[in-house]
Amino acid sequence: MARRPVVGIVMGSDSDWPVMQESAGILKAFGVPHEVRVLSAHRSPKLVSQYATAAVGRGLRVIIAAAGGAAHLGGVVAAHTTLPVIGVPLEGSSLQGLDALLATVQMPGGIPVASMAVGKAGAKNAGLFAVQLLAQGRGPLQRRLLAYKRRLHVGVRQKDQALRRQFGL
Ligand code: RP5
Repeated sequence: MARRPVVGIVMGSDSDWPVMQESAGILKAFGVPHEVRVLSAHRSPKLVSQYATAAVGRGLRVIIAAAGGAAHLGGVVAAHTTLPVIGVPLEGSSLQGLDALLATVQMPGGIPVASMAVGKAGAKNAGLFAVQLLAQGRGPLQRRLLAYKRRLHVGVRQKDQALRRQFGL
């Protein structure tokens, strides 16, 4: 039987999925059960409010909310839940995501949204941040995070050595 999702990835449109696959990929790699939904703060506001209001009762522990343009999804989700909400601003308008970044990050006091970087890096980090929120203390997730960081370290060392070898630096 599939394990109950503990992270919800919501995005304003199916056109956001190519970027938001980065969040899902991280959660999959860490073995974190998650679900993915298309919900729009502007086009389907009632669905957003219903989803966010029911989230705690359904067993979710973190929500990742991604949107482009006038990106109010993270804020509206956060308005309806006590769960931590991670916002991912996306490119996709003529302002290349600056609009989404400002809309996501400039939340009024009382309704926090943890805003990530614009685009794929932000989507990837949203997945990692969700894992970090779930991995408090010791346990398998904490060990996987340490191993992930070790791989980053090894990767940089290898690139450093390869570059210096190639160019005799
Ligand atoms: C936002 O508008 C979505 O999150 C998406 O980034 C953008 C464009 O949506 P579509 O017109 O592609 O559905 O709400």
